[in-house]
Amino acid sequence: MTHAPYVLRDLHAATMDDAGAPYGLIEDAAIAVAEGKVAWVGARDALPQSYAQWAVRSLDGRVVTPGLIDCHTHIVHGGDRAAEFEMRLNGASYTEIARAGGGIVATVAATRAASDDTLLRAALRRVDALIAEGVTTIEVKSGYGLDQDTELRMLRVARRIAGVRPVRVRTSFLGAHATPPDYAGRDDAYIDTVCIPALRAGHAAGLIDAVDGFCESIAFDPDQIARVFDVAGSLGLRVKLHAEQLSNLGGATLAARYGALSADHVEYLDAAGVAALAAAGTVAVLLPGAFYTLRETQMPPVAALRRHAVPIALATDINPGSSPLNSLLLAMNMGCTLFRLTPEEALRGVTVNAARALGLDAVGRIAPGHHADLAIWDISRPAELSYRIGFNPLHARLFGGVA
Ligand code: DI6
Ligand code: FE
Repeated sequence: MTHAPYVLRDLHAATMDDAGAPYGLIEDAAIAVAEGKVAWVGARDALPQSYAQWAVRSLDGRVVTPGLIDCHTHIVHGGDRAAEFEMRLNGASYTEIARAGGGIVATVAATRAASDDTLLRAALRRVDALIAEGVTTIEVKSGYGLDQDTELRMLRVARRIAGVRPVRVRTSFLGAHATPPDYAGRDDAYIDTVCIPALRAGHAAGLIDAVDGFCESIAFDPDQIARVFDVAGSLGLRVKLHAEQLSNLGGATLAARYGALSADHVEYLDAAGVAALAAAGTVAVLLPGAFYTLRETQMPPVAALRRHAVPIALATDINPGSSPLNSLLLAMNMGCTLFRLTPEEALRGVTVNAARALGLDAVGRIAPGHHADLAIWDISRPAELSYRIGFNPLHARLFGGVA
């Protein structure tokens, strides 16, 4: 696709607009693109005369959606955890695996030992797989450094991704992911003398778009997360939180109190937490890859989230331990099959609601003024995107209007 203005026609546009038809679907539509943005979208026979002289490209009746958004990834990390996966399936307990140096600690050691280029090369293979599925925006967390130097290196590597691939990157500081071995038993000291100074340094370097944390019995309690969020607020940074993944410590309610962009996982979210998210306008990000990998049985309260109109997003949670899931299309299928989302909720969850979970308002829909980040699919209806398992129907991907 050239940079000159053009009109796409002979297509069905799933605009994800809230009003009107499911998916905001416009049958037999046209989309005018200029300077990387959507100039107009609507029924082909309503195309304004002012676009009549623009170059035209027919999409032969294909379905066009907004470029997909993966709003929760740990895509930058060193090494892998295939060995512990094998140990587990050969009957080893989590304790035996931890004693053998497995778990987050293993990834922290591998990440600290890896060069920036090694981290970038490994991340790009995972990014390319998402791009091949029509993903145009990804969120990338730190959280496997757990010392200032490595946390900032992870964020720099994340930023470099956007310099070498046609993709938008948003970074989240996740220093409050786990307590590193050198601070074993000293969680508060780690939060106060490593995590928070690293947050300040990362912000000063312009490396952080949002601040995240892991509120869980195996990670940090609400008071420790609150100390990190207080500093985030003082720096003008929005927050998000891994909350209620394995138990209920009231993480979602804490996140809502800070006006969080999102609360993520939320399998153990209770009625009070749902109400708090609804009141704060916080997005519930469901992560079926971790639910599936850990063989979790507690379902996130989807019906309650719907009743309270809490926006629901979906993401891969790509990470080497609990969610080595590198397909957003498969995450959509899992969201429907495991969590009973409708196909429209699943597509909304990786477009407009995922954008909201990242605090972005010019992606996630096909609308005038939005980036022309578009995915063109060889499908006859949007539901096919979450229906098929392990099949990628992408025909073409436009990033800022360019193929
Ligand atoms: N929740 C998780 O499931 C992962 N991190 C988090 O906050 C676990 C990450 C890992 O196992 O490496
Ligand atoms: Fe995560």
